[in-house]
Amino acid sequence: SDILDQIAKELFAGNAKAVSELTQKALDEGFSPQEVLNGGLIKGMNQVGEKFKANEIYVPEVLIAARAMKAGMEVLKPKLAETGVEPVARFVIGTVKGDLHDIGKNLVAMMMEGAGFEVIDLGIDVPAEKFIQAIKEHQPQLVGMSALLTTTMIQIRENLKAFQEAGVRDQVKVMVGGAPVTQKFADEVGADGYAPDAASAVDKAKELLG
Ligand code: B1M
Repeated sequence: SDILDQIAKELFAGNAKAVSELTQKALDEGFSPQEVLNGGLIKGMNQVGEKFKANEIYVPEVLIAARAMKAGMEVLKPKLAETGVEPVARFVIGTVKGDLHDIGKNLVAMMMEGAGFEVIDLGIDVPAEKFIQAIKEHQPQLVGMSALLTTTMIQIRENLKAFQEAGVRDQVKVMVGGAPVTQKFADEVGADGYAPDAASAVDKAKELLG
């Protein structure tokens, strides 16, 4: 559609204000939050990723686009989270140590919130000790780890070891994800589940806890 294409285009150009306004407009026109997310925001971010990979744009442009993505997500957040039911379960999530990517992690957090989970978001660059502390403090049923770099995904393995050593591994189910993470990797490191995207993360979470 025109408006979703426009959202993608403005996101690519890094116009946070336009993205925010168009996101609201698309919702007002009757597009579902899911449609706006996939057909507008994520589509624009994928174009950013392609150009970044091809060295046609650089980190500053990507950061500006990421800020525009956040502006759009702020508008969507209440819609995605609009269920108002009792929390299904508690979910601790974070991006692993050394990794500063948070857009995908935030999306997973939002979708989980939307599905009725109570979400405790530890942010980015989260060391094992911080995950462990959060498990002890919040007693979540589920822990999620996000990694976007091939150099940081190995942290997932380290974290699982640390959970074991701290004696908290058996208290929680662990779900992992992020662009370089695969089902195969999740199996190898002994995570309980893997999800390729934010919507499947919700399904996987329910499956793991079901
Ligand atoms: Co970075 N970066 N980046 N970057 N960046 C990638 C990931 C990269 C693939 C780009 C490329 O070269 N093609 C590449 C990684 C290469 C690799 O390791 N294989 C890369 C690189 C190299 C880097 C730097 C090293 C660049 C540099 O400085 N030279 C640097 C590292 C910084 C660091 O982390 N220490 C860096 C920096 C950055 C920015 C800061 C500029 C910015 C991040 C801003 C931010 O997050 N606030 C950035 C961005 C935006 C990207 C790309 C363009 C987009 C990532 C994104 O947000 N995608 C990315 C290229 C790309 O992916 N196309 C790239 C949209 C998001 C919705 O998708 O995060 O995959 P994603 O999340 C999905 C799923 O993966 C899944 O659900 C989400 C929604 O569907 N998912 C989960 C994610 N977490 C999950 C957890 C789950 C379940 C599912 O369970 C818990």
